[in-house]
Amino acid sequence: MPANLPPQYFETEKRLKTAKTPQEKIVILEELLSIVPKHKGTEKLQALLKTKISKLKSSAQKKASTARHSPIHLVEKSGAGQVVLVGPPNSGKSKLVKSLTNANPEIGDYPFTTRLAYPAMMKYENIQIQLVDTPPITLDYMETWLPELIKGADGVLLILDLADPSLPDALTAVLMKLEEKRIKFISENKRSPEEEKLYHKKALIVANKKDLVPEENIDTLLMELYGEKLEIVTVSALDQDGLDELKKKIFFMLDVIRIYSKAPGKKATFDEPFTLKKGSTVIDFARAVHRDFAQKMKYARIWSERKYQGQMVNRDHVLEDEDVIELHI
Ligand SMILES: Nc1nc2c(ncn2[C@@H]2O[C@H](COP(=O)(O)OP(=O)(O)OP(=O)(O)O)[C@@H](O)[C@H]2O)c(=O)[nH]1
Ligand SMILES: [Mg+2]
Repeated sequence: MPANLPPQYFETEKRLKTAKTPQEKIVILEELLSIVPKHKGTEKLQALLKTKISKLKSSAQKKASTARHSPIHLVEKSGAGQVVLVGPPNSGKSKLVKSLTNANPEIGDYPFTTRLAYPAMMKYENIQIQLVDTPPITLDYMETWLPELIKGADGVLLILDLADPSLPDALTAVLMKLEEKRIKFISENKRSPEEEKLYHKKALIVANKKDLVPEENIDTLLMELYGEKLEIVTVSALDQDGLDELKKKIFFMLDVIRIYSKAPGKKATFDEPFTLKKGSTVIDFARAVHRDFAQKMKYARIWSERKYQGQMVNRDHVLEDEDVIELHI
């Protein structure tokens, strides 16, 4: 019995040759299957198409499931900035992520609990900041993908355990391993010319487990730590102590400003700010709102807590955190 395939079948079949991914092929094969007239003469062809589809689907699934077990190299950025938590084993990185977000990373009282990058969102006032928990770093051990993740991040938290007797060595090990990969932590965006080959990453030291050490010992401990080079925040992830201060410092480390958009004749909305790099201007804001606005914008009006009550400003006006902007196009 002849198959009597319609011309549409052959048109679609041609597209199969140019399909690049298994997913594209599956879509085209399923389209072909729906075009094939359903009668005795096409039974073989239908079976052939179905086999091809199921083979492609099962190999795609196999790839996806092995991908889940391999290390996640890069974490897609989300929110106002990406902050990576690094540190020696057992210092409380995962506990801190759990205390600062709604996420539930694995926490263990033994080293090397965390094996993969684990992103979670932290709410700070009216914005979200992405935190990424990572496996520990020691003299003998660092995941190969971790330096790449750090290089791409907007900031780093170096989590240390105040109660660890070998704390200075643990800290030195982390800094050495990262310097081998040309990463150097700094407190501000400064770089000297002779260090140009290094990746300078803004970082904060988070001295954790303050609940375990007597208050009077903390100062001397902190002096031993790197104090003159990086800012230190003392916290207890367990008791949720010092976390508000830490959140504020994380926000300032990102160097972003929040800008509220206001439509003419309407009230501003304060729950969903645009976040822009510090130093951004009115025209940068217009571009962030809509890519056409940068060209169409005639002028803007500005409101702020202390300085402005609706004054007209031009496109080069530098914005500050929590300014309200009304764009006129
Ligand atoms: N007392 C006290 N214990 C803490 C604190 N933060 C974390 N811990 C404990 O320290 C242990 C290690 O915590 P984790 O969060 O798993 O440490 P980690 O740095 O993620 O460890 P790795 O994933 O192995 O690198 C757990 O038993 C936590 O409960 C804290 O502030 N105080
Ligand atoms: Mg962990």
